[in-house]
Amino acid sequence: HPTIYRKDYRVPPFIVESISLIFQLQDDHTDVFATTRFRKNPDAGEEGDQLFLNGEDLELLWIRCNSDELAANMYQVNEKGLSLTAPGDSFTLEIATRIRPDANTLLEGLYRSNGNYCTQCEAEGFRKITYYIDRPDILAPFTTRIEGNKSNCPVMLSNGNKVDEGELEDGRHYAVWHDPFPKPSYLFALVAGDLRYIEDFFTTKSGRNICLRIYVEERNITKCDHAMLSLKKAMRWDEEVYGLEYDLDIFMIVAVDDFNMGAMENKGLNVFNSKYVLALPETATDNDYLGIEGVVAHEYFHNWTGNRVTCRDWFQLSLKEGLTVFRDQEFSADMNSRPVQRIDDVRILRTGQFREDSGPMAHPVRPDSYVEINNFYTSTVYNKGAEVIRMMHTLLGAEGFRKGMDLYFARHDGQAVTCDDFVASMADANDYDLDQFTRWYSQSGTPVIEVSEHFDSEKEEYSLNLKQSCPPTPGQPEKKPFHLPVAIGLLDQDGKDIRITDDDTLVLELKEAEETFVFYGIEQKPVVSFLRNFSAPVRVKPFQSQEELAFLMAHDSDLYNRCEAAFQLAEQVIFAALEALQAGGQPVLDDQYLTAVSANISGGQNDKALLGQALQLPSETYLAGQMTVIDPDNLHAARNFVKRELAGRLIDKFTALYLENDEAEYQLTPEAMGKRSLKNIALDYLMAIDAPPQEIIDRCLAQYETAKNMTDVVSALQIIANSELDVREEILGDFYELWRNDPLVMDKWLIIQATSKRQDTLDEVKRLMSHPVFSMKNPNKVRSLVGAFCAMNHVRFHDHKGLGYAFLADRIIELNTINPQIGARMVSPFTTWKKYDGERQHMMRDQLERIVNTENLSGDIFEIVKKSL
Ligand code: BAL
Ligand code: ZN
Repeated sequence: HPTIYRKDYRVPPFIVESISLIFQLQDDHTDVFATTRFRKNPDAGEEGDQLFLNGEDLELLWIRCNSDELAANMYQVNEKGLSLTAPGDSFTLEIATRIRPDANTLLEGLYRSNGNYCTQCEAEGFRKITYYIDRPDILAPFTTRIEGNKSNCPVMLSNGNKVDEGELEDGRHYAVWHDPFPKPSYLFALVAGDLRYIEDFFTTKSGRNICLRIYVEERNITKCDHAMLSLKKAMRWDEEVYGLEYDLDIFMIVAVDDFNMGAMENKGLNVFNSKYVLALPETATDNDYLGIEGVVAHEYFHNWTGNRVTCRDWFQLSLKEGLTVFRDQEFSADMNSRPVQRIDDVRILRTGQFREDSGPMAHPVRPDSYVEINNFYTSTVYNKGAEVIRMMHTLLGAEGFRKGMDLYFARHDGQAVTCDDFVASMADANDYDLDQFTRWYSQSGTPVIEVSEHFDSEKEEYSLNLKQSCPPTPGQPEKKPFHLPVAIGLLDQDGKDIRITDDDTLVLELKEAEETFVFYGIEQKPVVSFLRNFSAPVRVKPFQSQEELAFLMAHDSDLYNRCEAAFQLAEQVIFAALEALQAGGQPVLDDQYLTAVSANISGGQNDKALLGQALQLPSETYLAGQMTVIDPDNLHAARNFVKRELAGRLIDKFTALYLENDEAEYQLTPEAMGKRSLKNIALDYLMAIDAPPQEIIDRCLAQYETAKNMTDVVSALQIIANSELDVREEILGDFYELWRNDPLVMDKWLIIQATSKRQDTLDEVKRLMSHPVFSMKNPNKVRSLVGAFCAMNHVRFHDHKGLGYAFLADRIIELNTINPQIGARMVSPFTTWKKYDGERQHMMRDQLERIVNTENLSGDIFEIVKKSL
């Protein structure tokens, strides 16, 4: 499994002028005829005349060059591709290959999902369709003709606009699509099958009428309205915020059940995991609705940030992903509650990306090397990449950022470029020095900021001393200082912002390893609201007292930081309980904490979703990431203790919260979603009480039975599944009977059981492996059962007997032959093995070794396991 290095990038020796494809879809195979016009690349210098075309798992039928069939001795084929000597500076190859979509369980290239054909070509799936220069800096216009049976493929789609269609013999027909925008092969898509669509229209700001269609299987046709609405909102938002208009005449989304990723931004023909399209109030939770809105927008936004301007090579993946995640986060913030959106985004970053940064897979936002590019669709590239974009936005301001975006498109529309090109556009448009800032792209690891404060009452001076450092990461023992925007506010004793600038918030630019910032005319010692809105992706060493955190929680004008203070306080309290338990003592709940939480509940917070967030305790997985030696059992007990104590001592408040926020009518507004979330958090606390009063149990059971929306139903079901209630089995069975034909609802059913904290969960998970709704071939099912248990059920996965470890290793080995890309994702819970006690380390290492010694181990799994060992 060779390593590929960024430094080895060379411009391609040949480029493609155009490609024309014919797909003949047959029952048990598909024949692909590709006619490609090649030309020597004038930018490549004297690179020789050898042409290499990527191609994997293909049956080559024949090959012609400038219309003449090539004899077998005129080209070489191996398992990676085909090479030949170019006959001149410009020539045409016609290549016929046979592929077997039915047997394709990798879900890369052309495959079938519930009988329908679909493709996934990013990053390197196109080479599983035909021989081609399968790299993102080869851009070409595509013409695609599809031929199939009218009976099982009434619908046949590809990128661009449909330019022809007609009848063929034997009940077959054809459709021809042409995409005039030159694109890399990873954006190619084909869909064919028995699908229905809903249709709508969008008039762009320049008055063009765009046809919008969402294609689904017939049984799902009533579940597409929210996705369509989200698409129209996203199209309008991109025009308003960035002046970006859609460019083709039609935009299509197709939902499929079997999909490795969330969705894919193929030009004009987005293919989606059905999880991010289908929703009805009775089948989808509020989080599902928000997820659909965000992902539909994300894929749509890629039309400019990714498709019109794409990546030169895969090391630049964050060029399109970091930027597009930032854009979708901002879109969702504008559509919903901005502080809640920020809290969610930061939670994802701190749970997933910080964990990645502290482990063996740590890599820069722009990696320097990889074995398997699929392993680099990571939280670092996506979420930290988005934070890097956000920091530029913070430093340059919204207007300056827009100027940079305009220059980026003016310079690079139609090109394949690098992260440096993006930063250069931002810098040049604003005449702003971002040289040091580019270290965010090259240095891995999470910087740490140490804060010390000094107040001189006589001089009326307040100073903040900031030190930054960054722990070593693989291949990077030493780091240079980052250019860090640190947003702060200073609160006076009444909790009001002291005006330290034109605004209440000031952005300090920390560039050195240590700097002191002094504020004059400060009469009393202020309370600092540090790193407002999480202005940089760093860890801040805790430096504030419980009193100060409680004060910020009650007063901070930065709503993000109010919640942040609540999290920090909760974290301190849980760790105090953990220490007591580890010392063999009885933890006690700090009264000050109780008072702060109680005050928070009664504080008249208008944003219910935000209050809900502030009340949620940090997850065990997140807390584990903060520990030097992780102790799963005591951590679980400590967190439970805090939850149980809070619930027991604030029972009246939680009961009132539940009742106040229990709305009879279902609405899908941000306010209504906020109320539902708060109500369900209150219920979760109430049911955490030791032997909850019957009245509370009855309320929970009644909610399960009578609720008409999935948010309320699964909230109750999750609590029930976690409990020892007699009715548990019956209710889980009832839910199954009701929803057994809805795969997405069955995913929830699996997750709820896999994340139950009951002792017997692993046995239950093993039983569910042979349940008819489960399949190792469906990524959503694997994620819902295996992924949920191993990555989200910290205490049970890390059970001291090590049975969870053996279970996961077995699944990874199984996935190695079915779908290694998903198999590699599953390795994640093992990667932090060095942070556990000796015995657990030993057991996890044994399993990693068992995996690495598996015969024919895929590059995907090999890379992560090898780097972990
Ligand atoms: N490009 C892969 C899926 C996504 O990030 O949109
Ligand atoms: Zn993306």
